[in-house]
Amino acid sequence: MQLDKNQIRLLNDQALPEHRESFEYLSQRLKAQNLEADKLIRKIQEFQVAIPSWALGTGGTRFGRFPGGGEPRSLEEKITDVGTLHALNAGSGAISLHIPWDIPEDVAKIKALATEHGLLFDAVNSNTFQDQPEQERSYKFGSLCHTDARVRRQAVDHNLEVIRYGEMLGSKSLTVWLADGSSFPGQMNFRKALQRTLESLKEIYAGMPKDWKLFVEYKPFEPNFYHTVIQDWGTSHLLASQLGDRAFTLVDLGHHLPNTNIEQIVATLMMQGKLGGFHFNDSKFGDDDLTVGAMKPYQLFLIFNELVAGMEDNQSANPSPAWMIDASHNLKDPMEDLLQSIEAIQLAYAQALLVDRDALESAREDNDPVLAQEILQAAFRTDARPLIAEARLRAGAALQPVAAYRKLDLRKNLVLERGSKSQATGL
Ligand code: LRH
Ligand code: MN
Repeated sequence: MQLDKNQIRLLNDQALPEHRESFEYLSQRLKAQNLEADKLIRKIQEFQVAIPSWALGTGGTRFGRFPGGGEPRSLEEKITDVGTLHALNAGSGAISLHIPWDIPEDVAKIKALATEHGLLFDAVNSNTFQDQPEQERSYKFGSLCHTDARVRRQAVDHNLEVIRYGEMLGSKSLTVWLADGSSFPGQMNFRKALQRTLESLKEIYAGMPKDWKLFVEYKPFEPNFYHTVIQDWGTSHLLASQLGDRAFTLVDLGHHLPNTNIEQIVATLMMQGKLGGFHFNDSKFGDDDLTVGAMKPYQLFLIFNELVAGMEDNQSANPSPAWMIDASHNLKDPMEDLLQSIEAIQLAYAQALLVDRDALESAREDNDPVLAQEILQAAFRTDARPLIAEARLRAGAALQPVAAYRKLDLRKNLVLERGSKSQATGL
Protein backbone atom coordinates (compact mmCIF):
# COMPACT_ATOMS: atom_id res chain seq x y z
CA MET A 1 0.00 0.00 0.00
CA GLN A 2 1.83 3.12 -1.29
CA LEU A 3 0.17 6.39 -0.29
CA ASP A 4 -0.86 8.55 -3.27
CA LYS A 5 0.43 12.13 -2.90
CA ASN A 6 -2.79 13.43 -4.53
CA GLN A 7 -4.85 12.00 -1.67
CA ILE A 8 -2.67 13.98 0.75
CA ARG A 9 -2.89 17.14 -1.38
CA LEU A 10 -6.69 16.94 -1.44
CA LEU A 11 -6.82 16.62 2.35
CA ASN A 12 -4.35 19.49 2.76
CA ASP A 13 -6.53 21.75 0.59
CA GLN A 14 -9.31 21.49 3.19
CA ALA A 15 -6.96 22.51 6.05
CA LEU A 16 -4.96 25.09 4.09
CA PRO A 17 -6.91 28.34 4.87
CA GLU A 18 -6.65 27.87 8.64
CA HIS A 19 -3.02 26.79 8.32
CA ARG A 20 -2.09 29.79 6.17
CA GLU A 21 -3.59 32.14 8.78
CA SER A 22 -1.80 30.61 11.80
CA PHE A 23 1.50 30.21 9.89
CA GLU A 24 1.38 33.85 8.72
CA TYR A 25 0.73 35.02 12.27
CA LEU A 26 3.62 32.94 13.66
CA SER A 27 6.01 34.05 10.88
CA GLN A 28 5.32 37.70 11.79
CA ARG A 29 5.97 37.03 15.46
CA LEU A 30 9.22 35.19 14.63
CA LYS A 31 10.35 38.03 12.30
CA ALA A 32 9.89 40.42 15.27
CA GLN A 33 12.40 38.21 17.11
CA ASN A 34 14.80 38.22 14.13
CA LEU A 35 13.99 34.59 13.46
CA GLU A 36 13.49 33.46 9.86
CA ALA A 37 10.69 30.92 9.44
CA ASP A 38 12.26 29.53 6.23
CA LYS A 39 15.57 28.83 7.99
CA LEU A 40 13.79 27.10 10.89
CA ILE A 41 11.70 25.05 8.45
CA ARG A 42 14.81 23.79 6.66
CA LYS A 43 16.29 22.66 10.00
CA ILE A 44 13.05 20.86 10.91
CA GLN A 45 12.96 19.13 7.50
CA GLU A 46 16.57 17.94 7.92
CA PHE A 47 15.69 16.46 11.32
CA GLN A 48 14.80 12.85 10.46
CA VAL A 49 13.83 10.39 13.21
CA ALA A 50 14.30 6.63 12.84
CA ILE A 51 11.32 4.37 13.47
CA PRO A 52 11.99 1.16 15.45
CA SER A 53 11.11 -1.94 13.45
CA TRP A 54 9.87 -3.50 16.69
CA ALA A 55 7.20 -0.89 17.29
CA LEU A 56 4.91 -1.32 14.26
CA GLY A 57 2.74 -3.92 15.98
CA THR A 58 0.80 -3.87 19.21
CA GLY A 59 2.91 -4.13 22.35
CA GLY A 60 1.78 -5.71 25.57
CA THR A 61 2.69 -6.53 29.11
CA ARG A 62 2.75 -9.81 31.05
CA PHE A 63 -0.81 -8.99 32.01
CA GLY A 64 -2.13 -8.84 28.48
CA ARG A 65 -1.88 -7.76 24.84
CA PHE A 66 -4.77 -6.32 22.79
CA PRO A 67 -3.82 -6.49 19.07
CA GLY A 68 -5.62 -4.09 16.69
CA GLY A 69 -5.21 -6.10 13.45
CA GLY A 70 -3.44 -5.30 10.18
CA GLU A 71 -0.02 -5.66 11.79
CA PRO A 72 3.00 -6.10 9.48
CA ARG A 73 3.81 -9.81 9.02
CA SER A 74 7.24 -9.33 7.51
CA LEU A 75 10.16 -6.90 7.28
CA GLU A 76 8.85 -5.86 3.87
CA GLU A 77 5.49 -4.85 5.39
CA LYS A 78 7.28 -3.04 8.24
CA ILE A 79 9.27 -0.99 5.73
CA THR A 80 6.05 -0.21 3.86
CA ASP A 81 4.45 1.01 7.11
CA VAL A 82 7.43 3.26 7.89
CA GLY A 83 7.12 4.48 4.30
CA THR A 84 3.49 5.39 5.02
CA LEU A 85 4.52 7.32 8.15
CA HIS A 86 7.20 9.15 6.14
CA ALA A 87 4.72 10.00 3.38
CA LEU A 88 2.40 11.48 6.01
CA ASN A 89 4.96 13.54 7.99
CA ALA A 90 8.20 13.68 5.94
CA GLY A 91 10.07 13.27 9.24
CA SER A 92 10.44 9.49 9.58
CA GLY A 93 13.09 8.91 6.91
CA ALA A 94 14.83 5.96 8.56
CA ILE A 95 14.19 2.56 10.18
CA SER A 96 16.17 0.91 12.97
CA LEU A 97 16.21 -2.90 12.78
CA HIS A 98 16.37 -5.39 15.63
CA ILE A 99 18.10 -8.73 14.94
CA PRO A 100 16.91 -11.52 14.92
CA TRP A 101 13.37 -10.07 14.96
CA ASP A 102 13.99 -8.49 11.52
CA ILE A 103 16.61 -10.50 9.62
CA PRO A 104 16.64 -9.29 5.97
CA GLU A 105 16.26 -12.56 4.03
CA ASP A 106 16.65 -10.86 0.62
CA VAL A 107 18.97 -7.86 1.25
CA ALA A 108 18.76 -6.44 -2.28
CA LYS A 109 14.95 -6.55 -2.22
CA ILE A 110 14.82 -4.94 1.24
CA LYS A 111 17.23 -2.15 0.22
CA ALA A 112 15.27 -1.47 -2.98
CA LEU A 113 11.99 -1.30 -1.03
CA ALA A 114 13.49 1.09 1.52
CA THR A 115 14.84 3.32 -1.25
CA GLU A 116 11.42 3.28 -2.93
CA HIS A 117 9.96 4.72 0.31
CA GLY A 118 12.81 7.22 0.79
CA LEU A 119 14.11 5.39 3.87
CA LEU A 120 17.64 4.86 5.24
CA PHE A 121 18.76 2.19 7.74
CA ASP A 122 19.76 3.73 11.08
CA ALA A 123 21.43 1.79 13.93
CA VAL A 124 20.97 -2.00 14.01
CA ASN A 125 20.19 -3.53 17.41
CA SER A 126 21.52 -6.82 18.77
CA ASN A 127 19.51 -9.07 21.07
CA THR A 128 21.22 -11.08 23.77
CA PHE A 129 18.29 -10.63 26.18
CA GLN A 130 16.24 -13.54 24.76
CA ASP A 131 17.11 -17.15 23.90
CA GLN A 132 16.38 -18.05 20.27
CA PRO A 133 14.98 -21.56 19.49
CA GLU A 134 18.19 -22.94 17.88
CA GLN A 135 20.54 -21.20 20.37
CA GLU A 136 23.17 -23.43 22.04
CA ARG A 137 23.73 -21.56 25.32
CA SER A 138 21.20 -19.55 27.39
CA TYR A 139 21.39 -15.87 28.29
CA LYS A 140 19.37 -16.50 31.47
CA PHE A 141 22.27 -15.34 33.62
CA GLY A 142 23.60 -12.74 31.22
CA SER A 143 25.42 -12.49 27.93
CA LEU A 144 28.55 -10.29 27.58
CA CYS A 145 29.01 -10.48 31.39
CA HIS A 146 28.33 -14.22 31.74
CA THR A 147 30.56 -16.31 34.00
CA ASP A 148 30.89 -18.87 31.17
CA ALA A 149 33.30 -17.70 28.45
CA ARG A 150 31.42 -19.83 25.88
CA VAL A 151 28.25 -17.81 26.51
CA ARG A 152 30.22 -14.54 26.16
CA ARG A 153 31.69 -15.91 22.91
CA GLN A 154 28.20 -16.69 21.61
CA ALA A 155 26.99 -13.18 22.47
CA VAL A 156 30.01 -11.47 20.88
CA ASP A 157 29.53 -13.56 17.71
CA HIS A 158 25.85 -12.54 17.59
CA ASN A 159 26.82 -8.85 17.72
CA LEU A 160 29.40 -9.36 14.96
CA GLU A 161 26.70 -11.07 12.86
CA VAL A 162 24.34 -8.11 13.47
CA ILE A 163 27.09 -5.76 12.24
CA ARG A 164 27.38 -7.85 9.05
CA TYR A 165 23.63 -7.49 8.40
CA GLY A 166 23.90 -3.75 9.04
CA GLU A 167 26.81 -3.42 6.65
CA MET A 168 24.80 -5.12 3.88
CA LEU A 169 21.93 -2.67 4.45
CA GLY A 170 24.07 0.47 4.63
CA SER A 171 23.64 1.06 8.38
CA LYS A 172 26.57 2.77 10.14
CA SER A 173 26.03 1.97 13.80
CA LEU A 174 25.26 -0.79 16.31
CA THR A 175 23.20 -0.29 19.47
CA VAL A 176 23.99 -2.66 22.33
CA TRP A 177 21.49 -2.82 25.17
CA LEU A 178 22.17 -5.55 27.75
CA ALA A 179 19.59 -6.96 30.17
CA ASP A 180 22.64 -8.37 32.00
CA GLY A 181 22.48 -8.06 35.79
CA SER A 182 21.11 -9.81 38.88
CA SER A 183 17.89 -9.91 40.85
CA PHE A 184 19.24 -10.89 44.26
CA PRO A 185 21.96 -9.45 46.52
CA GLY A 186 25.06 -11.59 46.37
CA GLN A 187 24.01 -13.26 43.10
CA MET A 188 26.70 -11.61 40.92
CA ASN A 189 30.22 -10.18 41.35
CA PHE A 190 29.71 -6.57 40.21
CA ARG A 191 33.35 -6.02 39.23
CA LYS A 192 33.84 -9.28 37.37
CA ALA A 193 30.56 -8.72 35.48
CA LEU A 194 31.59 -5.20 34.43
CA GLN A 195 35.13 -6.29 33.49
CA ARG A 196 33.82 -9.21 31.38
CA THR A 197 31.34 -6.85 29.70
CA LEU A 198 34.15 -4.42 28.85
CA GLU A 199 36.33 -7.20 27.43
CA SER A 200 33.41 -8.51 25.34
CA LEU A 201 32.53 -5.02 24.07
CA LYS A 202 36.18 -4.53 23.05
CA GLU A 203 35.86 -7.54 20.72
CA ILE A 204 32.64 -6.16 19.25
CA TYR A 205 34.20 -2.69 18.82
CA ALA A 206 37.20 -4.27 17.05
CA GLY A 207 34.79 -6.13 14.74
CA MET A 208 33.10 -2.93 13.55
CA PRO A 209 34.03 -1.33 10.18
CA LYS A 210 36.23 1.75 10.70
CA ASP A 211 33.40 4.17 9.84
CA TRP A 212 30.89 2.63 12.26
CA LYS A 213 29.78 3.81 15.71
CA LEU A 214 28.91 1.72 18.76
CA PHE A 215 26.06 2.98 20.97
CA VAL A 216 26.07 1.69 24.57
CA GLU A 217 22.53 1.92 25.97
CA TYR A 218 22.08 2.00 29.77
CA LYS A 219 19.06 1.09 31.92
CA PRO A 220 18.67 1.04 35.74
CA PHE A 221 16.44 -2.04 36.04
CA GLU A 222 14.20 -4.62 34.22
CA PRO A 223 14.38 -7.44 33.49
CA ASN A 224 16.79 -7.70 36.43
CA PHE A 225 15.64 -6.11 39.67
CA TYR A 226 18.70 -5.89 41.97
CA HIS A 227 21.46 -4.64 39.65
CA THR A 228 22.02 -4.02 35.94
CA VAL A 229 25.62 -4.15 34.70
CA ILE A 230 25.20 -1.01 32.52
CA GLN A 231 22.77 0.77 34.85
CA ASP A 232 23.35 4.49 34.21
CA TRP A 233 24.95 7.08 31.96
CA GLY A 234 28.14 7.05 34.05
CA THR A 235 28.72 3.34 33.51
CA SER A 236 27.91 3.63 29.81
CA HIS A 237 30.25 6.64 29.50
CA LEU A 238 32.98 4.76 31.35
CA LEU A 239 32.72 1.86 28.90
CA ALA A 240 32.45 4.09 25.81
CA SER A 241 35.53 6.05 26.92
CA GLN A 242 37.56 2.87 27.39
CA LEU A 243 36.39 1.38 24.07
CA GLY A 244 37.48 4.22 21.80
CA ASP A 245 36.55 7.31 19.76
CA ARG A 246 33.72 5.56 17.92
CA ALA A 247 31.89 4.38 21.04
CA PHE A 248 29.16 6.58 22.51
CA THR A 249 26.38 6.61 25.09
CA LEU A 250 22.77 6.15 23.96
CA VAL A 251 20.10 7.87 26.06
CA ASP A 252 16.74 6.07 26.21
CA LEU A 253 14.43 8.61 27.93
CA GLY A 254 12.63 5.79 29.78
CA HIS A 255 15.80 4.42 31.33
CA HIS A 256 16.08 6.82 34.27
CA LEU A 257 15.01 6.60 37.90
CA PRO A 258 12.19 9.02 38.83
CA ASN A 259 13.08 12.75 38.77
CA THR A 260 16.46 12.20 37.12
CA ASN A 261 17.63 15.41 35.40
CA ILE A 262 18.02 13.95 31.90
CA GLU A 263 18.78 17.31 30.25
CA GLN A 264 21.81 17.63 32.55
CA ILE A 265 22.99 14.15 31.44
CA VAL A 266 22.56 15.22 27.80
CA ALA A 267 24.54 18.44 28.36
CA THR A 268 27.33 16.53 30.13
CA LEU A 269 27.60 13.82 27.46
CA MET A 270 27.66 16.43 24.66
CA MET A 271 30.35 18.35 26.55
CA GLN A 272 32.39 15.12 26.58
CA GLY A 273 31.67 14.49 22.88
CA LYS A 274 30.14 11.14 23.87
CA LEU A 275 26.42 11.59 23.13
CA GLY A 276 25.70 8.96 20.46
CA GLY A 277 21.94 9.12 20.19
CA PHE A 278 18.48 8.82 21.63
CA HIS A 279 15.62 6.42 22.08
CA PHE A 280 12.75 8.85 22.40
CA ASN A 281 9.62 7.86 24.36
CA ASP A 282 7.87 9.02 27.53
CA SER A 283 7.08 7.52 30.90
CA LYS A 284 5.51 8.22 34.31
CA PHE A 285 6.88 5.37 36.38
CA GLY A 286 9.34 2.93 34.71
CA ASP A 287 10.40 2.06 31.17
CA ASP A 288 6.79 2.66 30.05
CA ASP A 289 7.73 3.29 26.38
CA LEU A 290 4.78 5.67 25.91
CA THR A 291 4.15 8.26 23.19
CA VAL A 292 6.88 10.92 23.15
CA GLY A 293 5.68 14.09 24.88
CA ALA A 294 2.57 12.41 26.30
CA MET A 295 3.64 12.82 29.96
CA LYS A 296 6.53 15.31 30.17
CA PRO A 297 6.58 17.68 27.15
CA TYR A 298 8.46 20.35 29.16
CA GLN A 299 11.26 17.87 29.99
CA LEU A 300 11.48 16.98 26.29
CA PHE A 301 11.78 20.71 25.47
CA LEU A 302 14.52 21.14 28.12
CA ILE A 303 16.41 18.19 26.61
CA PHE A 304 16.20 19.76 23.13
CA ASN A 305 17.24 23.08 24.62
CA GLU A 306 20.52 21.41 25.72
CA LEU A 307 20.82 19.61 22.36
CA VAL A 308 20.46 22.84 20.36
CA ALA A 309 22.89 24.63 22.69
CA GLY A 310 25.34 21.72 22.33
CA MET A 311 24.97 21.58 18.54
CA GLU A 312 25.34 25.38 18.12
CA ASP A 313 28.40 25.59 20.37
CA ASN A 314 29.96 22.20 19.61
CA GLN A 315 33.40 22.70 21.16
CA SER A 316 33.52 19.00 21.97
CA ALA A 317 32.89 18.06 18.32
CA ASN A 318 30.09 15.74 19.44
CA PRO A 319 28.90 13.98 16.26
CA SER A 320 25.29 14.60 15.19
CA PRO A 321 23.34 12.26 17.48
CA ALA A 322 21.20 9.42 16.12
CA TRP A 323 17.53 10.31 16.53
CA MET A 324 15.43 7.18 17.11
CA ILE A 325 12.13 6.32 18.75
CA ASP A 326 11.82 3.32 21.07
CA ALA A 327 8.21 2.79 22.04
CA SER A 328 5.65 0.07 22.61
CA HIS A 329 1.97 0.54 21.91
CA ASN A 330 -0.38 -1.22 24.33
CA LEU A 331 -3.49 0.90 23.69
CA LYS A 332 -3.00 3.18 20.65
CA ASP A 333 -2.83 2.28 16.97
CA PRO A 334 0.96 1.89 16.47
CA MET A 335 0.94 4.15 13.39
CA GLU A 336 -1.01 6.95 15.13
CA ASP A 337 1.22 6.63 18.21
CA LEU A 338 4.36 7.00 16.09
CA LEU A 339 2.88 9.97 14.17
CA GLN A 340 2.16 11.70 17.50
CA SER A 341 5.68 10.93 18.73
CA ILE A 342 7.32 12.45 15.65
CA GLU A 343 5.10 15.54 16.01
CA ALA A 344 6.14 15.93 19.68
CA ILE A 345 9.85 15.56 18.83
CA GLN A 346 9.68 18.08 15.96
CA LEU A 347 7.71 20.48 18.19
CA ALA A 348 10.24 20.30 21.05
CA TYR A 349 13.10 20.83 18.57
CA ALA A 350 11.31 23.79 16.92
CA GLN A 351 10.61 25.44 20.28
CA ALA A 352 14.24 24.92 21.37
CA LEU A 353 15.32 26.72 18.17
CA LEU A 354 13.24 29.72 19.31
CA VAL A 355 15.15 30.21 22.57
CA ASP A 356 16.99 33.58 22.67
CA ARG A 357 20.33 32.00 23.67
CA ASP A 358 22.30 35.22 24.11
CA ALA A 359 19.65 36.69 26.41
CA LEU A 360 19.44 33.41 28.32
CA GLU A 361 23.22 33.29 28.77
CA SER A 362 23.42 36.84 30.11
CA ALA A 363 20.54 36.21 32.50
CA ARG A 364 22.46 33.15 33.75
CA GLU A 365 25.73 35.09 34.07
CA ASP A 366 23.74 37.72 36.05
CA ASN A 367 22.29 34.95 38.28
CA ASP A 368 18.81 36.11 37.33
CA PRO A 369 16.67 32.93 37.54
CA VAL A 370 13.43 34.87 36.98
CA LEU A 371 14.57 36.31 33.65
CA ALA A 372 16.14 33.00 32.62
CA GLN A 373 12.80 31.23 33.15
CA GLU A 374 10.91 33.97 31.31
CA ILE A 375 13.21 33.57 28.29
CA LEU A 376 13.06 29.77 28.30
CA GLN A 377 9.29 29.53 28.76
CA ALA A 378 8.61 32.20 26.16
CA ALA A 379 9.96 29.67 23.64
CA PHE A 380 8.22 26.67 25.24
CA ARG A 381 4.90 28.51 25.30
CA THR A 382 5.17 29.49 21.62
CA ASP A 383 2.77 27.37 19.56
CA ALA A 384 5.24 26.24 16.91
CA ARG A 385 2.84 23.73 15.36
CA PRO A 386 2.23 25.90 12.23
CA LEU A 387 6.00 25.82 11.63
CA ILE A 388 6.27 22.01 11.58
CA ALA A 389 2.99 21.77 9.61
CA GLU A 390 4.47 24.13 7.00
CA ALA A 391 7.63 21.99 6.94
CA ARG A 392 5.46 18.98 6.11
CA LEU A 393 3.39 20.89 3.54
CA ARG A 394 6.50 22.06 1.67
CA ALA A 395 7.77 18.45 1.67
CA GLY A 396 4.52 17.20 0.11
CA ALA A 397 3.36 15.54 3.33
CA ALA A 398 0.15 15.98 5.33
CA LEU A 399 -0.68 19.15 7.22
CA GLN A 400 -2.41 16.93 9.82
CA PRO A 401 -0.87 13.42 9.70
CA VAL A 402 -3.12 11.68 12.26
CA ALA A 403 -6.29 13.19 10.74
CA ALA A 404 -5.10 12.12 7.27
CA TYR A 405 -4.31 8.60 8.51
CA ARG A 406 -7.89 8.35 9.80
CA LYS A 407 -9.64 10.04 6.86
CA LEU A 408 -7.81 7.70 4.45
CA ASP A 409 -8.94 4.66 6.52
CA LEU A 410 -5.37 3.35 6.47
CA ARG A 411 -5.83 0.96 9.42
CA LYS A 412 -9.02 -0.48 7.89
CA ASN A 413 -7.13 -1.05 4.61
CA LEU A 414 -4.29 -2.77 6.47
CA VAL A 415 -6.73 -5.08 8.26
CA LEU A 416 -8.40 -5.90 4.92
CA GLU A 417 -4.97 -6.62 3.39
CA ARG A 418 -3.32 -8.43 6.33
CA GLY A 419 -6.22 -9.71 8.41
CA SER A 420 -7.27 -8.91 11.97
CA LYS A 421 -5.00 -11.49 13.54
CA SER A 422 -1.67 -10.66 11.85
CA GLN A 423 1.11 -10.24 14.43
CA ALA A 424 4.37 -8.32 14.04
CA THR A 425 7.68 -9.55 15.47
CA GLY A 426 9.05 -7.36 18.28
CA LEU A 427 8.12 -6.45 21.82
C1 LRH B 1 15.37 -1.99 26.40
C2 LRH B 1 15.19 -1.26 25.09
C3 LRH B 1 16.30 -1.47 24.10
C4 LRH B 1 15.72 -2.34 23.02
C5 LRH B 1 14.47 -2.82 23.58
C6 LRH B 1 13.46 -3.11 22.54
O1 LRH B 1 14.39 -1.61 27.31
O2 LRH B 1 14.98 0.08 25.34
O3 LRH B 1 16.60 -0.29 23.41
O4 LRH B 1 16.55 -3.27 22.54
O5 LRH B 1 14.04 -1.79 24.46
MN1 MN C 1 15.75 1.62 24.06
